[in-house]
Amino acid sequence: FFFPKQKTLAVIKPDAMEEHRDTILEEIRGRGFSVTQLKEAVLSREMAEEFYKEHKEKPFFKQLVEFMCRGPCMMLVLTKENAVEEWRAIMGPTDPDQAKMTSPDSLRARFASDMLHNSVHGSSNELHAEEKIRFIFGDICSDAELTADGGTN
Ligand code: DGI
Repeated sequence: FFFPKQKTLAVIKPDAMEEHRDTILEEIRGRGFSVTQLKEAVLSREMAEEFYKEHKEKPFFKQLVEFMCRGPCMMLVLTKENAVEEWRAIMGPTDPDQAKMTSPDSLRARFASDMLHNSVHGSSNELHAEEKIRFIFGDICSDAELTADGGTN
């Protein structure tokens, strides 16, 4: 069988950057993902609003945007077969209380403090992944990406 490589966008959120970033990066590499693009940045309010525009009408939107720009984030393109679903499984559910019950080894079970401050992001489907990767990294394919991914897009 041939499983095509897939890309997903992972973000280490501001709450996890100081204490858990290295552990999360080790986990990513240990699970066989290639990190094909990487960027550390403090998101502007406008970027955070655009990034989470799907949640614009939610009561927690303002808090979410403020949280996302309160300090640096690390944004990564992860490449692997079935990357979208696998990264979501490693992250665990949005709510850390649920994560502790259903997937105690997940990153959110281990590192999230509540529903909002939940340490990591991962695209929920391939379409979102493409859109958000383009938003964060632009359209230009880096050399690293070409090497790791065989140039497919
Ligand atoms: O894809 P996820 O991050 O698991 O979840 P999502 O896309 O539904 O929501 C995006 C982020 O918005 C989530 O990581 C944290 C925040 N959020 C979602 N639901 C709630 C929430 N924050 C609060 N305070 N309350 C919520 O119900």
